[in-house]
Amino acid sequence: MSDTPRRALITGITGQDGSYLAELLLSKGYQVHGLIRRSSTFNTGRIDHLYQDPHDPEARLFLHYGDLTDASRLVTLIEKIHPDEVYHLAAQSHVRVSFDEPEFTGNTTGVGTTRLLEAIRMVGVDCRFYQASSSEMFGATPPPQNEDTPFYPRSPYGAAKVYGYWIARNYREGHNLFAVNGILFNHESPRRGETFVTRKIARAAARIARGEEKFVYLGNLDAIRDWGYAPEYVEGMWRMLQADEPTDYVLATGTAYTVRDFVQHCFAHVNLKWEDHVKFDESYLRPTEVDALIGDPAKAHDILGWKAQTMPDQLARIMVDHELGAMT
Ligand code: NAP
Ligand code: G4F
Repeated sequence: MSDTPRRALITGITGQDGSYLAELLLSKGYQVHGLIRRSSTFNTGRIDHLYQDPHDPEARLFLHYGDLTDASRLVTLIEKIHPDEVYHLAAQSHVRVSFDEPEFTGNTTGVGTTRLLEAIRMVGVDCRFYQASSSEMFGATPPPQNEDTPFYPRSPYGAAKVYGYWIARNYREGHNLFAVNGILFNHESPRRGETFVTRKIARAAARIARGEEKFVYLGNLDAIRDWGYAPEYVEGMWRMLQADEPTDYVLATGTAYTVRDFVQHCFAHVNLKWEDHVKFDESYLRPTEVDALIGDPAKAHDILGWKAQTMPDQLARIMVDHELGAMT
């Protein structure tokens, strides 16, 4: 048996999921390559703890500048890395922002997927491909949602992800690529971006408990989401690419929580009454809202043996505890 490590390319390695996936793949012995964007400030905070000197012959983590809007760069990178597995996580991933930047979101989150798939096809590399699809694609279709539920996206982001989903399937069916769509419901962690609602609430609860702020301003508290814990979801991504056949899977907890429930749990954890500290700001409302996402992960359980372990109440405590710890 060869001891050459398997090579994985992660787009979006600097994001929440990319950072957990890089940890997981390094722990499994992979050589991990990550696509990063040039920015005027450091953007590698979530993966700095994984840094390895690239001159070290033992190094297994390598970062490469690139962007989803730069097709020729994607071709040269695929040629250089020759990955066995590609995890395509990079995207403009914020739903509210996608209403402000619909064209940019379509270009990166949607067409960026085609650029990467074309790079793989043009170079002719034999690899497996994971597409970060989203429960946001279900949009207005009522729960529970599974792999057979029709899509009805309610945002430019959701529409771009539907395009990404179908283009990945097209490369599977048309070009025989081992391409899978992971249709992931919301998953969170202490590494979640600060402007997503769970992290925003957890931070606010901790800061208010410490007397550093008095109020947090939120939009729609009635929205229902199925919130899981991100490290468990990246394990599911990996399992999808180890399966015998390429197919699409929902990952979810199967539980329903409103934004209000999440607020209540976070504030109760620091012994505060949330009603005293939460105010409404209409600027956080969306032109069209996704009212309810509740996933049915039975297929992932049956075929991959994957099951979410952390439920939303426990997730709320993990996130608030992290914020309390981060400030001491
Ligand atoms: P995230 O934290 O927002 O990370 C997004 C990543 O994409 C970052 O590394 C970002 O780089 C990179 N990126 C953005 N635009 C890019 C571009 N033009 N070129 C190259 N890289 C670019 O997202 P996440 O929560 O980890 O989610 C990972 C993926 O899963 C995304 O595709 C998201 O849409 C999808 N998804 C997420 C969830 C969820 O609940 N978290 C659920 C379903 C699907 P910078 O660090 O430089 O900004
Ligand atoms: O945390 P959110 O911004 O996440 P959203 O829109 O569900 O999208 C996330 O999950 C998707 C999977 O379904 C991913 F594909 C996507 O990339 C992203 O990771 O908002 C959750 C809910 C919404 O209903 C929103 O209207 O919270 C509501 N909300 C209420 N107040 C707020 C706020 N959302 C944000 N971001 N900020 C608020 O102040």
